[in-house]
Amino acid sequence: MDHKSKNNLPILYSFRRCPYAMRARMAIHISGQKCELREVLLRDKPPSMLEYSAKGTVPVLILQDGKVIDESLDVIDWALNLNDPDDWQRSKDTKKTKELIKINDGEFKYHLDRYKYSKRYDNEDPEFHRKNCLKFIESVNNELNNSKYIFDDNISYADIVLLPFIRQFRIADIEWFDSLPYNNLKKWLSGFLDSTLLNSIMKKYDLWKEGDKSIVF
Ligand SMILES: N[C@@H](CCC(=O)N[C@@H](CS)C(=O)NCC(=O)O)C(=O)O
Repeated sequence: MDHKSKNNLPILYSFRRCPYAMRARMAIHISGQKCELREVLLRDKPPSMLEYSAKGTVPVLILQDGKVIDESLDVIDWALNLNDPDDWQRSKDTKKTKELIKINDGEFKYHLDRYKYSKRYDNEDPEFHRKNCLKFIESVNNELNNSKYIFDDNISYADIVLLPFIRQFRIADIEWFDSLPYNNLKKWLSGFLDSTLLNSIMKKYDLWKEGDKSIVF
């Protein structure tokens, strides 16, 4: 398949609200690397995306040499290795970050899906899954006892990897979330929700269809 975008930029298949795609877009954004953005619908994925990556998850990044990167953490590495102006990678290789990501992408995401989308799962009790999510929420809140962000007082890799998922957890029931006693975490999240970083990667784009003209992100 032809892997060149018309403007010779990497191609990014993405879905605006997907937390994995969001963290990938944040890293691409901070790196300053431009991409051709292809906004997709998860229930109607473009055939070309599935040809590049049969597992059918976003984000999928196609480099100019045809290399396909279809895991969000790998997209982040690619972008930050190109350019990491605020040294986000300083928190990447710590034991704490690795542990947090493992729980976030594993157990927390598992319960988050069953809390937020309980109707999609048979016989799942959203309350049960919400309770399980809270264990992680509480541990992230504790990580924020001595610094504004997870690693230090500025945003870095550890934060951008987790924040889109915590945002999603809040959205499931905003009033309830905002009544929780986890003040460090709520402050950390609300700073992110108000940030130019989040705003820059949450612009709305028309859905992409094969043959459409390109949108540069
Ligand atoms: N491990 C993958 C997970 C990506 C993922 O699961 N993305 C979701 C959207 S948030 C997806 O594309 N799901 C496929 C579907 O819903 O059909 C990554 O980190 O990139």
